[in-house]
Amino acid sequence: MKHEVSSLMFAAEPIALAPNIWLLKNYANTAALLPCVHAVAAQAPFRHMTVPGGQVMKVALTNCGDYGWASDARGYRYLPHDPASGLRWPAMPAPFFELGQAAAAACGYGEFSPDACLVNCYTQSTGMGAHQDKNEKDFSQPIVSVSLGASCTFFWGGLDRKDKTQSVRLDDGDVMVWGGAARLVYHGVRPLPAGSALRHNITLRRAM
Ligand code: MD6
Ligand code: FE
Repeated sequence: MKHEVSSLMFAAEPIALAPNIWLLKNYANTAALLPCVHAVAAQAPFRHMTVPGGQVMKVALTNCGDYGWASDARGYRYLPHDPASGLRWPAMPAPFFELGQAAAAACGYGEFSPDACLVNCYTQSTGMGAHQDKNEKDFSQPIVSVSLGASCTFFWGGLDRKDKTQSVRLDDGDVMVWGGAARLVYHGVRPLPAGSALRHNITLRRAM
């Protein structure tokens, strides 16, 4: 039986998947978070951004918070406004901020104050290729990642793209906290199976 700690989360002991990669299994109450995802998307709709190489990303994304991650032909960066509308990104919903802080604290990061939240949306057969998250200013700050909806296989390797990878299944409500040296390892999401339902992922970061 799941033990509710607040309206946002359930009790979970962090599991060390690797040094500085923590999994809080079944931690987030996604029923409480999903309306926030929809509210963000109503203001800043999901869109497919173009990567510097010219390809269009299969994952649709949006952002909330003071800064949002964006990509175009010129590169990746954090922007205070939505390039599609010119408006500020929607404010970060309080439940996102609170969950991010609580998850980080549960894994030993007591001072986390996220100012950016990237929201990804995966449909069937969509994954995310191996990448590093390195557009943030301070790599000593962790990243908190929350999975909502369909399950996926998440993989990570090392600091070199060619390093051997490991993988873990992420289910609805699973939260990962990445810190320390793990902050810069390559990672990605295997394509969801054909016929899969939607998966959302929110990552909370300190961008600036
Ligand atoms: C995803 N997550 O789970 C993609 N990045 O859909 C990420 O790219 C990610 O989960 C940095 C740290 C944690 C993550
Ligand atoms: Fe990432």
